[in-house]
Amino acid sequence: MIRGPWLAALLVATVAATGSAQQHDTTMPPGMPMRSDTTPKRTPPKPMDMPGMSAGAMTMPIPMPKGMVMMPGLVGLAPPGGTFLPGAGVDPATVPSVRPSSVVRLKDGDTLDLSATLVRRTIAGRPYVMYGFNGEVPGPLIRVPQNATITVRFHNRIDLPSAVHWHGVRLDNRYDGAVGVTQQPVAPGDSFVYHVHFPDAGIYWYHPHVREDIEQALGLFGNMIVDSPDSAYYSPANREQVLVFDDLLVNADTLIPYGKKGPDFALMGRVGNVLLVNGEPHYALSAHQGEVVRFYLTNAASSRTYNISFGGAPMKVLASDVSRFEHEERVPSVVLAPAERYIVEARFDKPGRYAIVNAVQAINHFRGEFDAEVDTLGMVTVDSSPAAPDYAGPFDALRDNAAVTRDIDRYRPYFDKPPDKRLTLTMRGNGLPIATVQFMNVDTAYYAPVEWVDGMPDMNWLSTSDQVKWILRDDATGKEDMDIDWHVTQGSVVKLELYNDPKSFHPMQHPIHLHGQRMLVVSRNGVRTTNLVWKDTILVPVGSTVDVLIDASNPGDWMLHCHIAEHLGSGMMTVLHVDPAGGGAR
Ligand SMILES: [Cu+2]
Repeated sequence: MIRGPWLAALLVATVAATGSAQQHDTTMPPGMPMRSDTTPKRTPPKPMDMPGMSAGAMTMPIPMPKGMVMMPGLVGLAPPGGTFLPGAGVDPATVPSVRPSSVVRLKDGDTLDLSATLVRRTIAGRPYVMYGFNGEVPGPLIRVPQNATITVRFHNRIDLPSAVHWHGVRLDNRYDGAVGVTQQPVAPGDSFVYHVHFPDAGIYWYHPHVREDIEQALGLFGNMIVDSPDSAYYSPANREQVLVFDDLLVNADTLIPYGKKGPDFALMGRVGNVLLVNGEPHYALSAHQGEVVRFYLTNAASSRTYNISFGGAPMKVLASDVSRFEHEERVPSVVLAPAERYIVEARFDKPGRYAIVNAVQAINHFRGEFDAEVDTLGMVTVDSSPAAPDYAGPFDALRDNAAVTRDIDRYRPYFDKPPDKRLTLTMRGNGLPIATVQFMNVDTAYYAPVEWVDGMPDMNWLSTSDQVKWILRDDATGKEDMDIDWHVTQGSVVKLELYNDPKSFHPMQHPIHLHGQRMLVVSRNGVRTTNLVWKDTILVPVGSTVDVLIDASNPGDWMLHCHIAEHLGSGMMTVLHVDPAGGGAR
């Protein structure tokens, strides 16, 4: 049920909010600029073949939604703190051209050299110096058997300090790659050796844990697939595809620079206007009629939440971050917040073309309107030769994964325990432009459970991590973020309640990620989850309360943070200390 009703509610709730939002349009206080009629006439922006955005590089420093120009009070401003783009002083022609992701199959005891390097990518016909692992974007797909331990020798050959975090993997704490918590940053030119143990089957990913808003956004991400020894672990498929979603923000042919001192776009995170699958704008797959394709989906975007479907092809969801679901489920689409993974299967039963789309509700903060927005991310072309073998039967059957249910049964006695910790998700601004503050004070008269697109890129761009403090606040003590000193004992089952305050200065959804452990969403807004799955990243929509059980099995100091890169970079993190059972020193 996790994919069905509550996620459908995210879309329905936005539609339901439209009425009051439109009323809000007419109740704007005097003096608040309405973009469409108080701004001077300008040259119409040059239309771009980019989702929901138009860009006039000559008139605006960043792309704005179609028909909007910058708020007059913000024109001429730039985010304080300086700008950064990689490869300063390097001739792009001397940087190796990016290569597509390779598959690296490793077994227990194997070693991999993984280097973060400069790569040259071409976007809209213009070369950019960006980043890649081993010259690839996405980085190499590391495929290992469950319970393997591998050695990864990481070499930092980029122009920023870096490190590698093994997202979702319940490994030894000292190899978690959490800069500032488990290790020092790896300086340019230096190396670090990780020993990565994979106890759980599924799809995982790796990325730096320092300045994610730059390094991850510019290409430093890759997947791991951990294979169960059980050959029937998933229902059968004719082929497998790994899809990593991310986006890039460009204005005409210019990459918008990044904040040098800290992240810009600190309010909403950087929402790109070029949607990429596996680092490319045009994903294409060919298949035979009737084929079942298993897709391993990862959202590597800094801020964007996706709602993915496959051109009407029937789809079922098998698994998410750290396990399979208790029950396979038929779904019309799958929602992925940043860092979430889902494993789905789709069956293409007729010849033709199936568009892979991201279908969302866009919010226009100035007009107080919601619009349907559908972007095509790629295409599946199905020919008329029949699939062999034909898996129509197994695809139509929805399996129960009894092993998952049996594993979770041990935790059911804790589902109704009172929360051990209640965290409120909120924010504070300090030193933001006056026009932004004035607007925000009225804008929160309405909100969307999920902001699927950036309807206010000017205000967002001009907000930095110096001016915006994103907050996890411990309700019991009032302590915030890294001041929360949260200790639990290894082996305990901990209940965490997350509440996303809709009355904050800028309410927004937060994908909350816990390192090194696994979690269950036991209820949302008091409604019990009926089809459970182990997660490491949990989407908390605006105004909602999510009750989470943490299986605190893995000792060490583990980051708990929002996975929107700019929210993390604006302080939205704490540490869960899982103290070894018996109290012994580690
Ligand atoms: Cu956040």
